Amino acid sequence: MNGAESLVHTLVNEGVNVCFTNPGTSEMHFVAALDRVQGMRCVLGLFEGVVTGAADGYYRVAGKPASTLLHLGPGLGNGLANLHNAKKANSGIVNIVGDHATYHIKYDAPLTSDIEGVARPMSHWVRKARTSMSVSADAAAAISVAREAPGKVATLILPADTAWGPAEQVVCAPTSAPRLPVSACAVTAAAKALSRGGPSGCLLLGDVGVRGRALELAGRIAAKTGCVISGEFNSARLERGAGRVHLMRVPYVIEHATKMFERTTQLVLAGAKSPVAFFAYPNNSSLLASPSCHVTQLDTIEEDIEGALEAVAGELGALNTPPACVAELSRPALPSGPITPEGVGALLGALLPENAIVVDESVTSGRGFGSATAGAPPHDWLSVMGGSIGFGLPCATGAAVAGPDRKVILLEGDGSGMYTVQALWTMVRNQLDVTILVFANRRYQILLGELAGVGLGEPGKNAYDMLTIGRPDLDWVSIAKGHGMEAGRAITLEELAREFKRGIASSGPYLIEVVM
Ligand SMILES: Cc1ncc(C[n+]2csc(CCOP(=O)(O)OP(=O)(O)O)c2C)c(N)n1
Repeated sequence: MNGAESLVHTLVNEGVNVCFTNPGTSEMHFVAALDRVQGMRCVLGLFEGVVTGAADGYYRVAGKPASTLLHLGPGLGNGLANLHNAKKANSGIVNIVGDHATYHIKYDAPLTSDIEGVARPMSHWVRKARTSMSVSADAAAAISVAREAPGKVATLILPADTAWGPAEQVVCAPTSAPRLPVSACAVTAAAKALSRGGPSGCLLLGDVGVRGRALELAGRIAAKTGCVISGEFNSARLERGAGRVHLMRVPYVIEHATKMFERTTQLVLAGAKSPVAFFAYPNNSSLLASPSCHVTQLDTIEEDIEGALEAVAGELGALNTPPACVAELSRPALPSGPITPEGVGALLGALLPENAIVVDESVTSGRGFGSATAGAPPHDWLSVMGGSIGFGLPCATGAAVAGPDRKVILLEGDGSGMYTVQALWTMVRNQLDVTILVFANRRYQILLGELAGVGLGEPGKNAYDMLTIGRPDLDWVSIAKGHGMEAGRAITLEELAREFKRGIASSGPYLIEVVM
């Protein structure tokens, strides 16, 4: 057994049995080990941003880490934007980054770089393997970190000689630390704040607080106290739809967000941070709650969010109160006519399949999709957590690998889609069940709004050219077909309904260019 084989054995034994890869020469022993050791599903991405974004999407659906294989500093560097998104989403990932053999570094060959320096800002944990004998223990430590709650990005650098040198043992990963219990005093403070606030109280939920039992408990607390319950602007995986407690979302537009908190005098944070504006704007505050609002931190993201909500509900006597804000099954009528964001929202509300995984990088086109789909059958909603675009296509790829029995619906801006368009090929090669709607408005629409938002008014010629992506218009049907994917175009809502049904009926990937 060599170091690379001991590494693959360690990963597979611990259930890290998917590897999103883009290898090079320094990773050849790892690649060969993937043939010699059984049990690893290998998924090739044609750009490292696809690899890291897929690992993020995988964790959000599977609830356990995947591994990645990346080629030295430049390969890792190409994957950093989506590792940033994964880190902000608390997605556990085990990155394996190849490096030159230890004795080769001093010659400064072309691919030599400070890999640890590249890795550190987007990783919670970085280690370079020292010898082939210790690679398995290093991998076990990385897995344990990645599995901690909330999930963490662990990066193990694997010099080529530690991959090809001898190894003797396969180490088990230490048990990851469980979530910390929340203090009784925080529970009492939160319960007091909410019982005092009535409708001017707000319980803001983040991380696992927007799922399962935690969500239901929030509904019970709302029913008992009359408080508002809300999710952060974005969630890594929000459970929603008919039969589930429906959360308001903090809006992106700062005026809307400050309006939402206008009347909040008691804000309780459960797995959430104090809400802040995405960006600073001249003459606007960074914080969204009013300065006089009293903020109580029930728990941090490392703590037992569900247990904390259970304790608050217990203290309020709300454990048996039927939850408030439960969404009823209600689908809008199928819309017709020209394509508008409202029409697309209604169409999604009308046709979204049960148990779908919706990956949302629709940017401005999707601002109304939340309310239009609130009464659709139960589904999960995955949003970008780090604000770095190019997340949607890779995340949908990883989500589909993790949930092969579920339909993935990707809502994608045309500008964002171009960052990691190579994911289309991975979806086809693996016949992933993803229906993609690309909103072809030929612009960076959000930035046109931002130009006005920072007080600069209408764009001149140079600014306009930097904020629009027409001339030439991207032909998404040809782009998809060039990656081997079936595709169609919709210029009316009737056509979109037909195309969407076609995507849903297919068991493989299908792309729809939605001309806006
Ligand atoms: C990595 C990265 N680069 C640039 C940006 C800045 N940015 C934010 S949104 C956006 C354009 C999004 O365009 P599109 O996906 O077409 O959505 P639209 O705004 O048209 O709705 C850009 C360039 C970013 N957030 N992340």
